[in-house]
Amino acid sequence: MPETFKCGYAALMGLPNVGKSTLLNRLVGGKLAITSPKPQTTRFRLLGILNRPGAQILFLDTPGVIDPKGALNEVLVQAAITALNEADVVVWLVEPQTPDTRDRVLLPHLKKLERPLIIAVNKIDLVAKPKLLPVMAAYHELFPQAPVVPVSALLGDGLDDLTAEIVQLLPAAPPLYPEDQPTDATERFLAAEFIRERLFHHTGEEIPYAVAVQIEEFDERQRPELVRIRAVIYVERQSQKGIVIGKHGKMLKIIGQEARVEIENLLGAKVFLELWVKVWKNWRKDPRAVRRLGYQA
Ligand SMILES: Nc1nc2c(ncn2[C@@H]2O[C@H](COP(=O)(O)OP(=O)(O)O)[C@@H](O)[C@H]2O)c(=O)[nH]1
Ligand SMILES: [Mg+2]
Repeated sequence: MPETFKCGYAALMGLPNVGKSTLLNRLVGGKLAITSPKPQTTRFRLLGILNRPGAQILFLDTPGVIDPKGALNEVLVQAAITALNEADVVVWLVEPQTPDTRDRVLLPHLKKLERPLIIAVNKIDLVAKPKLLPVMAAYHELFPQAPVVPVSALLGDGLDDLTAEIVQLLPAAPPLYPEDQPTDATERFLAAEFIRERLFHHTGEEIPYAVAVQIEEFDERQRPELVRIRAVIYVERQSQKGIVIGKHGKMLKIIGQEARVEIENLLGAKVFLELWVKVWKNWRKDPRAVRRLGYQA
């Protein structure tokens, strides 16, 4: 290993829905993080590993930082702040618009940051260039030391510039992970997340936020022919259970079919997926339930 090899953590921070998870997937070139047009999809800190000649970047996807309300949101925001403090470089991802009041939760943390900061203005595919320049100037004014990089996570624009900026700021260190490893998350964890993503896409109102997915069985004895997975979808109320199951079980069937295809791609094996829906009354308000369902700061 050359002595100049660089390796370190780059935390992706920002408001819900700015495209942090989309960016992580783009950068690692595969699906790890779940995404959706609905805010606060991400609940776990997720590591995505990108190898470059002479460098390994360990990207941390984080939940969006907003005013926390309820036990779950408090844990989510805390998880994001923890990632912020663990990172070697912080990438603040923003919409192509000037800072607004919603940034007041994250901004003080960024201001007192003792790590290098990069500001990535995402979704530039949505704005014309004359509109983008004043936006970039506003962020530059806010953090004069930080490079401001325009990107489109969706189209992959500007990502080489972004990774080059990050690599420059990483500490000299040998790689922490083998080159063929895209994440440190387990298949079991990712399977639960892929199910949760399908729930986010197919349900509305409060339901995406009221669900948690737990894998009860992950049976690999017949692998690579077959992996048997049994998962429980927790909801907070009986009425939500009915909606998730759907008329004659139709909704649950669609969610199961779509999630199974994604999990099969991930595992490179056929999957038998069994889904159950259970009520855990108001679990999001109960710190013990939040912890039991795997959410930790
Ligand atoms: N047009 C456009 N949409 C994007 C871009 N990046 C993300 N999105 C969309 O923004 C929404 C939220 O993305 P997601 O990655 O879940 O955001 P997160 O909450 O910050 O993780 C999704 O519908 C994405 O497809 C981008 O560069 N351009
Ligand atoms: Mg996300």
